[in-house]
Amino acid sequence: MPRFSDTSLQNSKPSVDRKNRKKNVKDIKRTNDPAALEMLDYTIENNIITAFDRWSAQQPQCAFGYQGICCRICFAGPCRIKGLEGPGSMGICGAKDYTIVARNAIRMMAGGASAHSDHGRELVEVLYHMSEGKAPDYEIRDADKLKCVAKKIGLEIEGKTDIELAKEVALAAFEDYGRHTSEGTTFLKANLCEKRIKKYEETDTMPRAIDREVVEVMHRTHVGVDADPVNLIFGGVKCSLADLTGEQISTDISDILFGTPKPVMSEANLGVIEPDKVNIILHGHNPVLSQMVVDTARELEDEAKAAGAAGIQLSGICCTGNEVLMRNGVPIATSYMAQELAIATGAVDVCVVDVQCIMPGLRNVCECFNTKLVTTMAISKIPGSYHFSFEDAKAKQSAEGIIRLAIETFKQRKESGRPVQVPQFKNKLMAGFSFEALLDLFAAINPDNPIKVLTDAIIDGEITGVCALAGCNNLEAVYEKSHTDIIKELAKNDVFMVGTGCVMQAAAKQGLMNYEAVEEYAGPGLKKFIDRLYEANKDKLPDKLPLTFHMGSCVDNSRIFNLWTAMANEYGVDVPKVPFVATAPEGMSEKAVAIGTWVIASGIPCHVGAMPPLEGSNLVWSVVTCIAHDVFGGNFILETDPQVAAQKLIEAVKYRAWKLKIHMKTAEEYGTDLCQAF
Ligand code: NFS
Ligand code: SF4
Repeated sequence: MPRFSDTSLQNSKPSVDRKNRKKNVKDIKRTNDPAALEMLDYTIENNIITAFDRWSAQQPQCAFGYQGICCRICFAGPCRIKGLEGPGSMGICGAKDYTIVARNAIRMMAGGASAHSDHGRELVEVLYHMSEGKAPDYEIRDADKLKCVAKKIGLEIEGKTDIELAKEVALAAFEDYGRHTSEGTTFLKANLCEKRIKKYEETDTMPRAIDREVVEVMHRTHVGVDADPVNLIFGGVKCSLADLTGEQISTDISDILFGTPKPVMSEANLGVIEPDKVNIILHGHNPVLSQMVVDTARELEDEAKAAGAAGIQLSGICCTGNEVLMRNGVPIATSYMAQELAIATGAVDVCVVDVQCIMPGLRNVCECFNTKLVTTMAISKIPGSYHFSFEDAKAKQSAEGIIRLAIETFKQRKESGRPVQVPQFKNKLMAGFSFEALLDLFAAINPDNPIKVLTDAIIDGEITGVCALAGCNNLEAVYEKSHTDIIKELAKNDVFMVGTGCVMQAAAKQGLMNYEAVEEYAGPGLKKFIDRLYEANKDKLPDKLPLTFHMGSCVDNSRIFNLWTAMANEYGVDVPKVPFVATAPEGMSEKAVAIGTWVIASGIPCHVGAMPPLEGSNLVWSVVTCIAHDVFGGNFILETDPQVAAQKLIEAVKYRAWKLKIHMKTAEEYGTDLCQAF
C-alpha cells in the first residue's frame, strides 16, 4: 500500500535544513551541461564575466532575504526579523515574520501575473489590430483553433467570418483584463472543471479581472493594510489564477495567429550555432516579433549568401526559443542560465530580445565580440544595445531591419578573422506537443475518446501517472543537473512527462527529448506506452516519440492545465484526485511563483527545487506545504535534493493512482457512483 510505504517522503520538511545546504562557492563550474562546461573554461580563461562568476561573488547571500524576512515595502525600513521575541521580532510598523513573508510572496505572484498577462495582452492587441486591418503582416493561421476558442468562451460562431470572430475573441480577452463585475474571468472559467469553479467561488479566489487582481495585491501589501498571512495568501491565489487566465489567453491567441504546434524535429545545445552562417539568436518570450523574424529569414537567405555566408542560422533561448521551436523547429541554443555563454562563442551576430529573462549582463559579453544586442520592446531596453522599436503595423519591416543588421555584422566578423569557440555538443529532439497534438496521438488508438488512452494507461498500471516539468534555472542548484536527475528517475519509475520552459531546454540539450532516451531511461511500462503511441501514429510522425513531451513556453503551462482538466473530467473526479504531479527543479522567477501557486490551487502537488523565500515563517510554510492541501488539494513540496525530490514526486503520484484505482474498482464492483469524498 503506497500510502505508508515511506513516511519520510511525506513530511513537509526538506531533507537538508537551511544551515546545512553547503555549496562550494569557489567552484563556479556549477553545471552538468557539457557545452556550458566547455564555455566556462573558455570564459574563465579569457576573463569574460558571466552569471556563474557573479553567483560566486554574491556568496554568502543575505540570510534575511533568503528566508523572506526582509521587508522593504516602506522606507521606514528596510526591516528584518531578528528573533522570535521582543521588538526585534517585528518590523518598525509591528509586522511579524508571517506578514512579511506572505506579503513578499504574493508580491512575487503579482509580478509573475503581470509578466505573463502583459505578454498575453500584446497578442490580444495584435489579433485585434489584425481584425481591424491595422496589422497587415499578421494573419489567422489556425482558423479551427479560432472557432474552437470562440465556442469555448461562449461566442456564437455560425454565420461569422474568421475576421469577425477574431475581433470578438480579442474583445472577450480584453474584457478579462478589465472587467468591473465579479463573475470571474472568461478564459479561465471556460477551461475549468465544474468542481474547481465551485472551489474558487467558495474560497473567494476566482479572479475578477487580471489587472484588478494585480492591483489588489499591490494594494493589500502596502504598508498598513493586510497583516493576516492566510488572507494574504488567498489574495495571492486569486492573483495567480489571474496569471493562469493570462497564460490561457497567450496560448490560445498565439495558436490562432501562428498555428497550433504539431510534432517537429530539431536539435538543441550550443553546437547548433554555425560559424559559417549569419547567426541570429531569438531570446525572450513573445512570439509576435520572433515569428516574423523566422518567416522573413527564409526570404532573406539569398542576401545572406551574397554576403558570403552559408545561410541564416536562427536559434532560440528561453521561451521565445520554445515558441519558435514548437511551431517552426528552430533549434534551441541554450536555456536561461547559459545565455551569456552562447554569446561568448563569438559566433553570434545578432541577439534579438523582447521581454523577460534577458540578463542585463548580456551586453558586456556582446561587447567582447561585436555581437549586436537588439532590444525590440518599449518596456525592455538595455543601455548600450540597439533598439528596433516593434510596432505590429510594421512588424515585417522591423524583422527585415534586424536580419540585415545581422548580415552586416556577419561580414564584419568574417573580415576581422576573429576566432570562434563553438562547443560541438548538440542533441536531436522532437517537440511540438500542444494539447491538441497530444490528443491527436491518443486519437489514433481511441478516436471516440482520446484522453482515455492516457487515463486508462494509469489505471491499468502501464504508467504510474503524469508529471509536469516546468520552470527556470537557478544557480542555487547545479545548473541543469536537478532537471536531468529528476527526469531520469521519473522515467525509470514509468512516469509520463510533459513540460514547458527552461526545463525542457535542459531535457532537449542533454538528449532527454528523443527516442534514444526512451531506450536508455524509460521503465518498461513507460516504454511500452510510448511505443504503443508511436505504432498507432507511425505514418504521420517524423520519428519515434521522445521520453519527455515538450508542450511549449511557460505561458503554455495552460496546455498542461488543459491536460489535467481533461483527465479529471474523464475520470469523473475533481483535479486533486488525478494522478498528476508537477516539478520546477530550478524555479527562480516571479512567474514561476505565480505558476506554482495556481498549480497547487488546481489541486496538484508541486515540487520546487530551489528554496523560495518562505522559510522565515513557520506559519506560512505550513500553509503552503500542508494547509493548501486541505483547502485546494495541492501543496508545495520544497526539497533541494533532486534524488529525494524525485522520490517524493513518485510517492505522491503513486498514492493518488492507488486511491483512484481502489475507488474505481469499488464503484465498478458494487455498481455505485464513483466516490467523490476521498
Ligand atoms: Ni519561464 Fe520562460 Fe526560463 Fe524561467 Fe525564464 S525563460 S517563462 S521564467 S528562466 S523557465
Ligand atoms: Fe518595516 Fe513595516 Fe515598512 Fe516593512 S512596512 S519596511 S516592516 S516599517
